[in-house]
Amino acid sequence: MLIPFSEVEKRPLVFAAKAPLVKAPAPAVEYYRHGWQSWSLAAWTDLKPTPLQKPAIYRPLQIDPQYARERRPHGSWLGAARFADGNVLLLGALTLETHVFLANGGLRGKSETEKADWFAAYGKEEEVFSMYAAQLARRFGTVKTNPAPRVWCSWYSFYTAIDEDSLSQTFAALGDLPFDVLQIDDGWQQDVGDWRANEKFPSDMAALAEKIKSTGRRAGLWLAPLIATESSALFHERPGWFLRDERGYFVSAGFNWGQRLFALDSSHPAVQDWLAALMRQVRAWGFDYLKLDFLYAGALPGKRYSEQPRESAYRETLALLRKAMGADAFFLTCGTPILPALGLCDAMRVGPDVADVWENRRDAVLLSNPCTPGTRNAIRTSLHRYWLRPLLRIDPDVAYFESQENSLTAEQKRLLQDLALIFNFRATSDAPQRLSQQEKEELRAFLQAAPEIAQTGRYSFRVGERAVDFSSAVQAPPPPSSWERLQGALLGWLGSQPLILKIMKRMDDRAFADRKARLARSA
Ligand code: 9PG
Repeated sequence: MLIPFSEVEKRPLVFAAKAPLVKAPAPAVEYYRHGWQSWSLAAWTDLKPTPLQKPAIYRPLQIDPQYARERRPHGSWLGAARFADGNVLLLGALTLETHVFLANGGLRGKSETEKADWFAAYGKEEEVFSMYAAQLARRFGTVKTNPAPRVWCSWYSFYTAIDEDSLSQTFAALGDLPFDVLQIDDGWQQDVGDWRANEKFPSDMAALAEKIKSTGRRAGLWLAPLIATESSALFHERPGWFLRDERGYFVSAGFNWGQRLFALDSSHPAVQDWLAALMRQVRAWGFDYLKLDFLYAGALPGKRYSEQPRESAYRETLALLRKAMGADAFFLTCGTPILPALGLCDAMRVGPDVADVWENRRDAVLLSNPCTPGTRNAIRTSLHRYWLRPLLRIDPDVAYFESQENSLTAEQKRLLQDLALIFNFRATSDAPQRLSQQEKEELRAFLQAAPEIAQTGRYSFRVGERAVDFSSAVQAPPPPSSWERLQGALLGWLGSQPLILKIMKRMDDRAFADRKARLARSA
């Protein structure tokens, strides 16, 4: 279906089509790519062919694997082109399993299923995006956007090296800092798939939740309920519950924790019962803030028990998880495909992980990978999803206050803190034992702040009395030279070898343990 520019020039259009082409008024100068899930890149970029993101083994976990080899500018559900005069043409889907490309002199929409519903508009950037958000709100529903609870999360200071004692010490050291939730992240479970406390938590999970609640705060827990590692008992005992392709092979959900990951087929009735029981179990332990992660696994391409389209199946799974955990739980989605989760969760991570470094050159330049942990990646993608803010609470990940064990400059840390204020989602992982008195006071002030926020440009804001400019974070890394491309090809290949990744995992684990030992000594 061809839509001449004159049809959208004056007023926005809502229509149904399988593969619409909305003609552009002029050649585009910039394209807005919208990545599939929390960690996938969202950014305005130039129109050069997209370099293939490496290592290939990570693609199912970082981007929509269906479009991993697509070189044209493209993105999930929506796309937008900016022209020399500054105006923007946006084509955005109002139904799932849809994709937009810059092609054939316009924006080309594509639906994986039958006809899809679309929204197209032309005009000022803020206006077309906010009209699209309003359409999405009508289709998928909205949730409250009142301030999110203030969260301390264990991930970015302990990583998987958490245990009962070190967490207890940390909780005590947090004192009266005004956090509403203390959230235990990855590292408490037997295995990914086996959601029982491991030997580092001898008093079990209910005791841990009780310990948190006794400080007057809500207890939060991380789980990745839709994946399992190859080593998990779940994968061994229930191979029939896992998603397979047309040829009967297990669908890859990527690689992490030194292992291959597999996706549960959550359209299977037995899996659904298991998921609901898991949510009830976690609530029974006493946790009522749930960070459910690696959720993309619920929407990977594959042959499902129900034969439903993949994103619709995932949306039903989220509804089931939400129902089982109860309406009074706070539900944060992470690693989640964006559109299918709207209306079903209280908050959504909208960018990749922050890190105590600004940018990893290996990942950014050599591997053309903007999804790996790094503060610049996190700011870039989160900021490009700011337009989602009327729909639900958006989580740009944690801010840092510590200077020990952290190589971010004061300005870079400040940008992350300001990002949190703009998004109205305040969280940190800093170990209070490592904070100086002054850093502690800065953290306290941050948790209590309620500055007025005004957007003054695409990447600039007024935060209270201060002008904040995020431009340094949003530019794309420089394209690789031919020598760097060669290095990247080699690294990409090495980085897809399970054995090498297992060795790297060992090294990471050792670094996490050392870090924890230093913390114990400094306390
Ligand atoms: C726990 C972490 C934290 C974090 C989540 C998620 O390989 N990857 O690209 C990759 C991306 C993110 C990620 C892990 C791996 O982190 O975002 O907050 O909960 O899991 O394991």
